[in-house]
Amino acid sequence: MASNVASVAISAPSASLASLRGNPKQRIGFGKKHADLLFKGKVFTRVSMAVTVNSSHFEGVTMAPPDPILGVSEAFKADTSDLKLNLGVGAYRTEELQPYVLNVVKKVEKLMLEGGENKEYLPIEGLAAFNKATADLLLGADNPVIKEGRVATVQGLSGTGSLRVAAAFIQRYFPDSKVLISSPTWGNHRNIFNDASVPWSEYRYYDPRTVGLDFDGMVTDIKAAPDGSFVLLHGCAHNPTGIDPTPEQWEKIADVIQEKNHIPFFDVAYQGFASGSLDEDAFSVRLFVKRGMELFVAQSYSKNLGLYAERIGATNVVCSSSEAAVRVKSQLKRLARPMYSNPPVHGARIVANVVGDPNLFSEWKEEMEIMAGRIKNVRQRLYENLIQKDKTGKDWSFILKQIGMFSYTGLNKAQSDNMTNKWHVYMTKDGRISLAGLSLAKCEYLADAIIDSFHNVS
Ligand code: PLA
Repeated sequence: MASNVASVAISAPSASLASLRGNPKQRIGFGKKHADLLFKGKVFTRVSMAVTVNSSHFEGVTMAPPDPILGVSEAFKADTSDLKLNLGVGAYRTEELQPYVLNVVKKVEKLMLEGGENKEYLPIEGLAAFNKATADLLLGADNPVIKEGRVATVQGLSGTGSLRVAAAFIQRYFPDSKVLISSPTWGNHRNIFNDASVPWSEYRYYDPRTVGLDFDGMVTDIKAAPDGSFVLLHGCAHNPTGIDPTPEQWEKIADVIQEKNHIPFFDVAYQGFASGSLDEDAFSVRLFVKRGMELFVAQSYSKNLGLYAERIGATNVVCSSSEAAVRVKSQLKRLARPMYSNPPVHGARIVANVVGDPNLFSEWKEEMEIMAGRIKNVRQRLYENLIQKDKTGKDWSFILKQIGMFSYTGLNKAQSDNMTNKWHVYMTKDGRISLAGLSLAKCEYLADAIIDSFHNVS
């Protein structure tokens, strides 16, 4: 704790000085004793004192609220019930509800350890082999923009860090532009743009009446935004709704964005994890690239390769010329250097080695399909349990239409609170559940909790 020290010189009877020591607000430090004075039979001690006032420099720092997503995991840990279920954060669990390290990751880590790789700093832009692999995975290795050197790729601190660097770039080079984000979106998007001082506004996305996409609202809002705005799009498996545009709708979204000279900014946090196929999940990004648009993409390997804590991802900027890409990359590096200097190496080597070896690469794809398949199975089972148990005839089919690791249940805050307080089901307050944290065995229990919360809590 910091202290304010005031030096004072006082004269007081020795006896009364002792009583000052007990004052909880003021700790009195006794300085040098200067002299003893004798006055009317009493001994007076002249001292100079350092008075330490017990106040903090941080009095003005208010308590931050718990994070709406990661805070759920903290609350889950504190619950002692055997029934508890963590469907908050999007983290893949096995059928036994245990964290999962992919076999292909374990294999490659063993090889890396045997190879005795060093711990030298990476360059600011990251590991070259990773940057190549990540752009190839995103766009397809034979994509003309790669061949023509039109993609500026910089390794980032997973999806979040990559979004943050791109946001800093927007703030620096497009200070008058705003970013359009979907309503709703992943909660951290707002924080990222706020902290980077990038203004944002929302475009309509979710229609609560249909529990589907408000396509007309989306297009209208994108059209209404000032020309040259950035439009943040979820490449696949929209978080939190699990609702993606159809290929035809993507075409129309691209039409409007091109018409308005907007700049698409894709957040690709679930490539391969939504459908089980890396190529299928990159459809939207590749469509926009094929139309010759310049765009941003933030990538993450947290989910598809299970590298959550390794913090591995990338910022990619597709430019209209190789010369622009070189300049953009130089500025991305310039932004990264004072933020975190250079990125961590371990996850980058894992990705580069897995993608660089045909056998390991196919093994990864198989495991990704298994993970995506397990999520699809619990989605199906949850739906079946809901329609079997809910006698009201409510249509729960929206659960099957959603894609990716989440289901947006339509439960409101009070109903979500009931899920947690009564049923020990931990989820975000917007009604999102992570199906990646659910097992087949727990689907029936979850269906009971959802039916009770939906029908008995308003
Ligand atoms: N973008 C979207 C759309 C995300 O959902 C997430 C993670 C990220 C980026 C960033 O992930 P990364 O930094 O680990 O790569 N969303 C999680 C976790 C899975 C979180 O909130 O941090 C979620 O539960 O929504």
